[in-house]
Amino acid sequence: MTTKDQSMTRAPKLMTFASMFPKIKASRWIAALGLLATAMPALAQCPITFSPAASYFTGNNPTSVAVGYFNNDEPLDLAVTNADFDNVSILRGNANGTFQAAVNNVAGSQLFSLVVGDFNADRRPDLIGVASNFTDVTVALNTTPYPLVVVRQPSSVSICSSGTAPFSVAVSGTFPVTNQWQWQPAGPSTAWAALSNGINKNTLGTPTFNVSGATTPSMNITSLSGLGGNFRCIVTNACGSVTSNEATLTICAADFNCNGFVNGDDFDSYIAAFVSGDLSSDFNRDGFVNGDDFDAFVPVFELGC
Ligand SMILES: [Ca+2]
Ligand SMILES: [Ca+2]
Ligand SMILES: [Ca+2]
Ligand SMILES: [Ca+2]
Repeated sequence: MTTKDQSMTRAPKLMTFASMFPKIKASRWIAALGLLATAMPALAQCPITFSPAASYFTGNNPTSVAVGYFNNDEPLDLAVTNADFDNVSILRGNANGTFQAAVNNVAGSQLFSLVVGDFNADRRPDLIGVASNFTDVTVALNTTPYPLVVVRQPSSVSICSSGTAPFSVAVSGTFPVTNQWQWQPAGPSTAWAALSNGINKNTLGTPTFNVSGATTPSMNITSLSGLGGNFRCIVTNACGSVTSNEATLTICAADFNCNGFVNGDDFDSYIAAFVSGDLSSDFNRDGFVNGDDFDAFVPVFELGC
């Protein structure tokens, strides 16, 4: 091998501050670095403290602990192997660093360690437990349902007196779910009442709404009293219930011909019905048509919607 070949295979030379400035003695480099360290402010030395320890019972001989979002909500939860009980305790985390009482959830013989991971790619953390007999592992897939979230709120609606108003709600989360629409009768009471399919009466026994879909995501409602109201839906799954926002039904009685707006045609239509004695002109809803209905209609028409 020639001298040239040897130089090509030689290891690259390590560059240091001393090699870059060979005329400066090592002792002066050390002194310079010392000055640099002196110039940097020292970090405060905070004391290491913990709150008083809290204990949670899991079972005899807990052998390992793992953390994960086991119930799909934000606080971290604990999984603890109970070697003597041949199971895993799950302790749901609270938002303040405490944990709920242990629930024994996963069976496994003589488990002594745990691994957490989403092994079936469904975004829920699963568990693998290792048994102390060194012959097998226990795989437990997380089947915890997802809590419900309202992703589409019901919208307020304005309809004419004979119109039908649709209300709907949509949720995300684990199905199956149940739906229950509620209404808030007008008046001093603010209590919410469940709606049922068919005719719903107010607290005085007066037929108020005709409803279909009272226990489905979409409800249709017709006013029988000429009055509107407030509505909301309670949706429930295995995790619990969510309540939608309130939506308001407004009745536009001045839109007598029910075409979506108010103009002179509505007045003409009312007069025609009134003159013919049609019960649709029974504006005060007392069961018959007379001058009182006309007197009731005129200010409502003038007010518009
Ligand atoms: Ca949790
Ligand atoms: Ca999973
Ligand atoms: Ca109209
Ligand atoms: Ca009347």
